[in-house]
Amino acid sequence: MVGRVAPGRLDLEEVHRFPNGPEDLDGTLRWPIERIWAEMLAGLRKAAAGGPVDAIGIDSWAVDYGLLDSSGTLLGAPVCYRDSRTDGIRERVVSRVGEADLYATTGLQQLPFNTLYQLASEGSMLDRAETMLLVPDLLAYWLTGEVGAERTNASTTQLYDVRSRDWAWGLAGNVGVPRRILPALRDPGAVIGTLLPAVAAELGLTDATPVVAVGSHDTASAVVAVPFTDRSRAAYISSGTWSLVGVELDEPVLSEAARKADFTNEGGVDATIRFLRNVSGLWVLSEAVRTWRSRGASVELADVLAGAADVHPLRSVVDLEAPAFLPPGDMEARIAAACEASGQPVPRSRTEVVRCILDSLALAYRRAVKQAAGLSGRPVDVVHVVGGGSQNSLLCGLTASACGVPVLAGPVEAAALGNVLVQVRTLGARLPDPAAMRALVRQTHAVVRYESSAAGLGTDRWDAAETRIASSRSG
Ligand code: LFR
Repeated sequence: MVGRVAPGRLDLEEVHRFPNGPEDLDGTLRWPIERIWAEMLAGLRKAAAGGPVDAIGIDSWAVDYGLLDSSGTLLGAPVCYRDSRTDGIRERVVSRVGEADLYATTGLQQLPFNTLYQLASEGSMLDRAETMLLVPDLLAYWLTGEVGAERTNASTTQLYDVRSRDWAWGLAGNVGVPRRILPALRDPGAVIGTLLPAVAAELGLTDATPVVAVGSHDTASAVVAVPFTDRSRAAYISSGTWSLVGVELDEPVLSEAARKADFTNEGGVDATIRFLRNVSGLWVLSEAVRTWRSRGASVELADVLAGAADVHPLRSVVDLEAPAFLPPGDMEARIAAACEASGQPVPRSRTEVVRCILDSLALAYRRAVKQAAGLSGRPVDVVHVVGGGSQNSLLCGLTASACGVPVLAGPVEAAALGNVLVQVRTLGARLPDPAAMRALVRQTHAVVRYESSAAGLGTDRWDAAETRIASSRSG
């Protein structure tokens, strides 16, 4: 994405797009990092061909990392967080360090794939590792030769102390993560370095081009671009592969209630706290579509979504946060099993499956928005939906209905906007804080409003649906 920013102007131009997904290599789900790197360079080359490039910023999904040896060589392609290598590891680590202590230090949701648990599954590989770099930091290292750990992404590792804002050294020691592999932390907005001469030459850019640390966790960048008018009365849903549902705060909430509700306190740009719950997202839908296609069906997303709008609402709902929906695979079969187990009708057609996924997502959003409000003591008058899911009008309408407040949908490319906004501030733009950045997003990007009455479903219907899956919830 190329961003162009001036007073009253904030444009994005997509110059290159490529598919990305984990691949089964040697029986392990890994990210094709060499290809991601090559595609990233291809995109930068196109950007360079279109005019001067003042700076570069990288954001990606969280928690995954590459290990470098002492010569700076990558020890294997990064393993995807959906790989089964972490099965059972969380339980082992938690029994050693204690769940309450872990939360008091890191303030993080217990996801089985947090970096902490991935590292704990590495075994002797850690002896060979000199440095751990999260995915955006790894790509920035290849661009600049500089190592470091950008703070918003470091905060998702469950190895980061949310109050001292440093690595949780004691915890790392307890679980056998060597001190040397955790690199120096850097803040969003800092200049990581300039392009290595060879890379600059290959791209057709000057080697004075700075690479800026942005909110390198995609969700942190997306939250920067949520067009809040008053963030103290609003929740956000960053809706893509995952749905990140929460509020922005200045201080973490580390209460026992927050721990029990499994809420996370991730670090945001400008030392804000992203108090949110990581809810399953459109991954379940995209996996369902992928499976149908792999069996020869020609399925268009727009068609199944249009069909789903006509399906009887809330007929069957499932707990999309259940571990069964995490790994790749046949989502239709998993949904059928969950419906049978909870005594609900099994969706019989593709459109019924899609409707079940969207109703279930809206139900999960409702629960997370209510919890975010209750746990933080904040009223929620409006829910902002950003990211790819903001284009899904059926889901946005259901979300407004489920949450009982209006939904403001957009921008779609929130993460790219947040990334660019932090870069241009480093380059000298007068955007002193996220509020100023959001004012520019509001000025330049229209939102679509969905009323809570739009779907024609009353609170009682959502309550009843919640009851149907409550007994199947793990926590
Ligand atoms: C969203 C996201 C989530 C993170 C998940 C895995 O793209 O970054 O915030 O929990 O991916 O890294």
